[in-house]
Amino acid sequence: MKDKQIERLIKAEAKRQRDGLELIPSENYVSKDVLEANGSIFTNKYSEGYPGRRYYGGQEFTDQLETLAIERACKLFKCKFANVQPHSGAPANLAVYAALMEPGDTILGMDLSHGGHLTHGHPMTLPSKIYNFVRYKMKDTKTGEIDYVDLRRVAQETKPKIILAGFSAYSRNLDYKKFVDIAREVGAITVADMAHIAGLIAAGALRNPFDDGFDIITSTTHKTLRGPRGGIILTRENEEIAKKIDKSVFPGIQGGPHMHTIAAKAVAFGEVMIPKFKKYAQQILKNAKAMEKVLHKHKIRMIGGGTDNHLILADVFGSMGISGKEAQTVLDEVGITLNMNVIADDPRKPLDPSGIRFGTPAITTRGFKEKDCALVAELMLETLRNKDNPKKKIEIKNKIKALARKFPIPKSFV
Ligand code: DSN
Repeated sequence: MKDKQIERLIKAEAKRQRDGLELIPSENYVSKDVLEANGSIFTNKYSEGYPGRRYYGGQEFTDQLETLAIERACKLFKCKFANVQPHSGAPANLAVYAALMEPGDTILGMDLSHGGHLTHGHPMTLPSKIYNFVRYKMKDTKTGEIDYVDLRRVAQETKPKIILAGFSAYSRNLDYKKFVDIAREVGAITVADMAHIAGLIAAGALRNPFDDGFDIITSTTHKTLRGPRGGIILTRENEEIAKKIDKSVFPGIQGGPHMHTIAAKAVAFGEVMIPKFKKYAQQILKNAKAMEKVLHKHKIRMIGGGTDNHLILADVFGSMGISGKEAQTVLDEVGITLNMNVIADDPRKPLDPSGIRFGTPAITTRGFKEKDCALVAELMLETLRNKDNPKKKIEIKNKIKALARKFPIPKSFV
């Protein structure tokens, strides 16, 4: 690379990714093929519109590419329609809201401190200024079960246009059927934001909301799907809804699609279809369970009592008297990357919350199995217990480095 300043930063980041343990549950390592497609000359092309209906010429190959990506997405998620153009998860969600609601309309989603995402109506986001977000919560943080009785009550009272299932910090399975039943009672459309677990759903490791009658799924493509940074919107079968969504993505909120990203999405979808990916998805779940077991053993409070998916949300302030922010910083020092996170009805502030959120997608890509993940969990807790002991922390840092070297990022991924 001629630009040495940028080259230096890329190399430094590559080293950081190699030498540390990535536990942020929304991150992963993409394959060389995904990277190659993402860095391809499709980045040079403008393709406003959709296959066969573009505004500019020269679309012979972009049309084939986008059609392939759409076909693969539909096959993976068992649906009739896919829009592969959203630049990421936030615009995908905004496009769905704009397609199906008028300003001022009501949307029912998960409470943000109970696991919902910023784009599900955080007061600082644009959608929250346009639409009226109302909330449901967990019934009990010990089990993580959603309060479906209250969800029905709020739905009947507020008559939302959309009922939104999905999360970015929730570790249990949702009862999609109950969402669909309630939505049908009140005439709402069901949308599942599956950004975190899309890869697990596509691989059959977790239940597909479409199997229970959900209308729409939105997702990012870079988490458990192990693709490039990007978004998708899937519609189970309703063509009218799919058309509205297409219009809402373009020209509604986006301009030209990023064809290089769409190329990389298509590659990632192809990789998910390979049987090896099924094993990968199952291993993510087993690895998260192995970490859960260690936390149980050490009596660390987990929101929802444990995990059914790839992530764990632990109340480190309640269990160890260490804030999420301090835990994140101390763990960073020894080479474990995860993120601080609010917990349900957190008594602390979002920028210094009670919890940490971590998960297994990235380390599972590196080949970690249950016993390795149990060791990582033990090292995490040992680090936190020794947060004021620099000598011990250096010792742990060396152990982490040795562990990371034992599991190099696979050759097809670097
Ligand atoms: N930042 C992503 C996450 O970590 O869940 C979602 O926006």
